[in-house]
Amino acid sequence: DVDFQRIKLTASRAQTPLSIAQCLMLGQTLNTKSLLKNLTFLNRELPVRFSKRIVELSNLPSELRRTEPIINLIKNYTTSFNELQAYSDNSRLWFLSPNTQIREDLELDDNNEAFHTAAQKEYADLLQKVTNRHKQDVIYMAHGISLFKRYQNTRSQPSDEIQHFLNSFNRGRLGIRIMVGHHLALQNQLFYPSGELSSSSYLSTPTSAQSKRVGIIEPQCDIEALIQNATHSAQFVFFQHYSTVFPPNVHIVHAKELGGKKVRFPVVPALLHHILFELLKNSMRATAEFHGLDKSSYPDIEILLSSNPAGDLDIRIKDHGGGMPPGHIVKPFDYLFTTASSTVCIDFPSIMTAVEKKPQTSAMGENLPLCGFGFGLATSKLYARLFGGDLTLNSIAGSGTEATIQLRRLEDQLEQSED
Ligand code: W6P
Repeated sequence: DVDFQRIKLTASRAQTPLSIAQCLMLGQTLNTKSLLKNLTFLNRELPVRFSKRIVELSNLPSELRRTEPIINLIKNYTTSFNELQAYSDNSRLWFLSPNTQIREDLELDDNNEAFHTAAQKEYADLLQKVTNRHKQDVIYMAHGISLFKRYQNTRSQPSDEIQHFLNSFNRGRLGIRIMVGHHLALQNQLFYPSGELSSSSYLSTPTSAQSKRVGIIEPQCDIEALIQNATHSAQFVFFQHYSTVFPPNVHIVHAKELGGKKVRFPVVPALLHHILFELLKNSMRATAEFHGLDKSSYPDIEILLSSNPAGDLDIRIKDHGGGMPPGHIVKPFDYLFTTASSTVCIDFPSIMTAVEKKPQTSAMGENLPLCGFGFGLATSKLYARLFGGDLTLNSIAGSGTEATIQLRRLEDQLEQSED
């Protein structure tokens, strides 16, 4: 139909990759005009990105596409696309020239500043509404895939095609979340510079010092503090799950080249926190199960921070949890890796109980149960790779597992749109 033609046409336009360095520059001169520049960028970019997600969903095999959760996803993405497109159409009349540049004659004097501020507030409200609408995406997706698997009557992993779709869809969705979250956080900082709203703001992570944060980016994030924070979250979940067992401790070591100084690195704390939390949870669980739940203490999980001459940062997380058998080493990054009967079970509960449980909101603003989709490691790898980094696992069966998170230096943190 006509609507879908418009979506397909919009989806054929190229998307513009995000650069962390650019996101940071935007925040350095934060004012109504720079925010308007970002609004203009999003106003053109978001319809493109939403339409691409709709096309991806529409290309799924029909047995999956026709499941109720996927139908809901398509409906929600279409609603969001239409709303964003409508704002975009209107905004041309307000402050944009026909080619969506900020009008040359636009001067933010006292007369029209209030007007533009109102238009910006309206856009922020729209972005917030869209954000809320898509909080359940991951749950819908997991539910749809599980119905599809049941329909196929197979215990096997989803096909390569589905894995590829999930990577592409989730990567695209994450890119949207980052740019929308950054804009809302910047807008928040502009209107509430003292930060009274920042603790509840979108994509905020429970880190201590919010001092120099630019939108959702921490230009000089205290990596060790973030690790401590993720450690406490993982230990909390561990303790909740096993109730009588004390979780393993985490010991952080700095490589020589870091010179004993505090490690500060530009990151999106919410993303890195999610990755660390996921890995630590797995390591703690593996350690306790390997050594026995009756033990009063466990070998530490060791974290090594190191850097290379180019300025990239490596975070290695090594556990003594017995490792994974070689046959399993490629699977952890598959979606729905968790199998309830498996002895090498990466996450805690099974997917269906996870869907039925009341979800808890994560730092990424998603209504996720604490774990259990079997999406955790796949999602973590995606997060690590989004800005050019990576996440790899090395396991020695009978001994332990080492996870390596590689983070690229600031200049190389560019959004990756392919595997
Ligand atoms: C394990 C399995 C695993 C997955 C991810 C991270 C750490 C670990 N340790 O035994």
